Amino acid sequence: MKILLINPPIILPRNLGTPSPYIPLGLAYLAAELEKKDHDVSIQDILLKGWDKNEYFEGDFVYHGLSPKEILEIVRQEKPSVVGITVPYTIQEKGAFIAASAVKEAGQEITTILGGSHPTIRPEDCARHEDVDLVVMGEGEKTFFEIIKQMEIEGVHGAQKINGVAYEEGGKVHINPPSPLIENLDSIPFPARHLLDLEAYFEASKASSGVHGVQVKSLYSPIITSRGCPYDCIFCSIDITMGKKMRMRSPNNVVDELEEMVHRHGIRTVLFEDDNLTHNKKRILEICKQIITRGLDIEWYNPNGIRADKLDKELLSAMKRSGCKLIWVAPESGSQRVVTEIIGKHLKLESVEDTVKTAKKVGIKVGLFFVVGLPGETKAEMQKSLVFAQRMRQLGASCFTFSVATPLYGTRFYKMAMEQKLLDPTFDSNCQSPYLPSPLQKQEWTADYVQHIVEQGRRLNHPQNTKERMLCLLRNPSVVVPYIKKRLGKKSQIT
Ligand code: B12
Ligand code: SF4
Repeated sequence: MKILLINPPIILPRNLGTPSPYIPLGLAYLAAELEKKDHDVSIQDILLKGWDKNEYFEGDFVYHGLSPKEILEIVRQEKPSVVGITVPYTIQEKGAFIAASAVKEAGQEITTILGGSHPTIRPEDCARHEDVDLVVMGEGEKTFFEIIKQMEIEGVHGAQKINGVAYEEGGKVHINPPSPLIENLDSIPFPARHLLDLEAYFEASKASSGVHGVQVKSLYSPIITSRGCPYDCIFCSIDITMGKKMRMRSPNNVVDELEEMVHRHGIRTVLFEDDNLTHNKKRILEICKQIITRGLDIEWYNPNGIRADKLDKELLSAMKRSGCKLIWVAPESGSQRVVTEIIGKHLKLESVEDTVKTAKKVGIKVGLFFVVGLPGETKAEMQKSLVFAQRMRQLGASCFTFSVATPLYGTRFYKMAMEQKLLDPTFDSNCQSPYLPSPLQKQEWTADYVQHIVEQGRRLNHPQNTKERMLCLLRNPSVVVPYIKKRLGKKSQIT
């Protein structure tokens, strides 16, 4: 059976700018499992192929990716029986529906299946769309393969019986019991990277603002070494897709994949995108050791953040020796009360300070994530985040991401906001982005105030623009003139 997997377009509010294309690792995992069972499978990244196209407008929204007509053409050429569409982000839902409709236009008989974090959290919303036949909830490797197997026997009706599937029939959405999580992650094949155009991702990263804040200098790819997270932060929903128990791949299995990435695909930059990469110190130490002993010449980053209390000098040194260039750490706030009582993250801010100092000594750069505009957070606490970030910069932190707290579907934050009627009535799937104004009401602050803090925070990425730097320059007239000349010669940067 011919199966086509699609990363759909994304439709973003005009003021969000052009998105950085990302490598859809989830699809590569599905493809690998299907190939193992001898299915004919391909991946089409509609977002990547038209990532810089933004001429197709819809009201205040901009469409990024190939147009519906181009999707239709691709489907006609590929002639699949089944099309699987990934929806990792709620904000990509609309794009996924457009892709599903284009598929159906190419052939009503083609089965369309949606999967990923968003369909897992909102199966009903996805199953109700007229051009979506099935929705897969949770991990897809086993469920998708079961679907294909059943379809070969009984068609779509057979597939409707499988656990982890949702579908609409006669106006009613049926949500089957969840399928069990994959216990042994070493048992699944490595993602089918040979089906991805790695050169094209690299080219797009050079032309855009990099990949997840990293300006990569060589072919790159993400890797995931574990799934699941035992914590319960107010703004996170990952437990619904990947579970609360951490399932970890063995160091051998991880470094075998890294070896394949380097030797087979020529990848030199690796993005570890785990939720909790360093949760088990012994495991990550062993991974670092094997990267070194197997002579893998890579540089690596963790754009998704690691916990500061899971890092120490021994580990950071090993990470550095194995090629780690920059770590992202997530204090989330400069107020311990916000971190502990509002976010529910059991993290001491002192551990962030220790990490910044130790990483500097060891020679790894540090980026910090902050979230502003949580329910019950005060203006003074937001200011504390700025002060804390400023202090971390003085200690050596070099990049800062300030996001607007957003009640994503499936999170405790969303539940609370709904129960307490805190949300702006216009808040919907199109608003599920931390780069949009805060949708929260009944707070001691306004959305504009949050935006102001976020902008101040983002300015820390450009220390040359800060008041402190300007005062320093004015106190040293001998450097002012060359400085101004240099600035005038430089193109302005977008934060
Ligand atoms: C890595 C990552 C990133 C990376 C890169 C993104 C990428 N996709 O490569 C970076 C750092 C850039 C990033 C950014 C953001 N992220 Co992010 N990210 C992740 C993370 C940690 C891993 C994604 C991943 O590769 N997983 C591994 C693969 C194997 O899993 P998977 O993609 O889910 O696929 C499996 C199943 O879902 C399923 N499946 C997937 N697709 C399909 C399709 C079919 C047909 C089928 C059958 C099954 C299926 O099968 C796959 C294999 O088991 C997830 C959390 C997580 N642990 O999954 C959050 C997550 C996807 N991110 C999230 C968010 C919110 C963001 C940001 C908005 C956050 C921010 N503050 O900036 C940004 C926005 C980015 C954007 N495009 O606009 C949310 C999305 C929630 C939502 N409802 O929208 C998640 C779920 C985390 C959370 N907070 O709950 N992210
Ligand atoms: S934000 Fe990170 S630490 Fe918190 S629950 Fe989600 S994945 Fe776990």
